[in-house]
Amino acid sequence: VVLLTKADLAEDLAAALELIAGVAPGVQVIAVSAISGLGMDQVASLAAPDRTLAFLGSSGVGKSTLINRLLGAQVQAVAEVRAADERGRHTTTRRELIPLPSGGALLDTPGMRELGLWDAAEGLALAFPEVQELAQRCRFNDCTHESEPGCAVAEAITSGALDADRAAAFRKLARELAALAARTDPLERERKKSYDKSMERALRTRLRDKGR
Ligand SMILES: Nc1nc2c(ncn2[C@@H]2O[C@H](COP(=O)(O)OP(=O)(O)OP(=O)(O)O)[C@@H](O)[C@H]2O)c(=O)[nH]1
Ligand SMILES: [Mg+2]
Ligand SMILES: [Zn+2]
Repeated sequence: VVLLTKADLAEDLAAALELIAGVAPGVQVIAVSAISGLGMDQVASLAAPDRTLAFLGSSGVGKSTLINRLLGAQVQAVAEVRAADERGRHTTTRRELIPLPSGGALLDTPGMRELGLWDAAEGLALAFPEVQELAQRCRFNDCTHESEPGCAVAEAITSGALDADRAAAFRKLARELAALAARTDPLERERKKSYDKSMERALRTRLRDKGR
């Protein structure tokens, strides 16, 4: 779920919602304001006895304020963003699990500086169903849609059937996932090692043949 916080400050809320919906189709987007109360019911309705709602986002976006409002009490410390650059002050410094009186729990987290991917292959397919659909028609079933011939994704971009920004976002995430897999998956690491070795061998053979 994407929460657009501080909706009371938005000059054009409808445009902001439309922008997010465009880049995250199929994802629930809720505009909230801890000040006016807009969207608070919707956020509250996400809570359930068997659920933990984790709030993730940059420092100063209003995670702790939102949690206080959901609890109806000043449980979490909050602080003004810096006047100079409107950045947060990293007020929350550790993760904190807060039980809800109605059951379930809220997880407040420190503002993050950077967001990485983890085990998101399934999520990638869910977030980009149109790319997934096209990919089934690529010539190679392990097509990375970067520069392979017979790539249905590349063709769809050329014909205008697929939004180029969406395709670029997909590729970026896919590359990040592949790099992560190479770093963490022992099988993938082994595969890369043996690939590197065979390339080395091929290169050596070629150099030797040239020398003759
Ligand atoms: N206008 C407006 N300001 C808000 C809203 N929610 C939070 N703020 C303000 O934003 C500032 C930062 O809020 P915090 O709740 O401390 O932000 P945070 O995301 O918890 O920040 P970190 O703990 O540093 O990660 C405070 O001055 C809040 O009063 C809102 O809905 N509208
Ligand atoms: Mg906080
Ligand atoms: Zn392809």
